[in-house]
Amino acid sequence: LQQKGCVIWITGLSGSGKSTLACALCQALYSRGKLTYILDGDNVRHGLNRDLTFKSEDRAENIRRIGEVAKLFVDAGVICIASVISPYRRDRDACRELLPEGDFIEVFMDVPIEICEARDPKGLYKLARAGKIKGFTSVDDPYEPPLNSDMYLEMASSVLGCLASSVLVKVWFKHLI
Ligand code: GGZ
Repeated sequence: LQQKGCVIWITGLSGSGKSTLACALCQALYSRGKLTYILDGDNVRHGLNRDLTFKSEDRAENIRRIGEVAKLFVDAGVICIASVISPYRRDRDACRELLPEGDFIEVFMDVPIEICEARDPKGLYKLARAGKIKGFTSVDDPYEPPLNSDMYLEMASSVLGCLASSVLVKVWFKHLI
């Protein structure tokens, strides 16, 4: 198997569809014979990063470790898909710096909080609004959107006005322009 590895880093809010996109991408690549591995924030936090909380220092450490593990996958020739909120620009940029130019592809799932909150697949926004989860991203904790991502996906609520159903309104890929 001859394959060059890279990192596809998907950032966005909880409920924005990062894990869904990661799975779809993984399947599409697998069916083309590509070796891929998904590092999903929620999963990694149950094992490798189970000692970390959601304080900013711990989120930074979460991202640092995921970036380092992703780099190991790239060394092994694997396409590593990281789906993590990664709310701080500095932490994402530090992961990009670990790799040669072009090997870190940042994908921004730009889905407004209203849509993520209407979807609320795990009921976490509800808990955050009720004050039962403190420091929830974009409720009472920051999210710094990428200023210059490699790929951009914008989602808006559908014209029917049903916020939970959203439509993809814009996609662009920097390197094609
Ligand atoms: C944000 C939280 C929080 C808080 C629990 N803030 O949508 P999910 O549920 O399945 O994925 C989210 C996951 C976020 O983990 P990450 O490792 O991606 O976050 S970060 O990059 O910021 O370190 C969410 C759940 O954990 N979750 N508490 N306070 N998301």
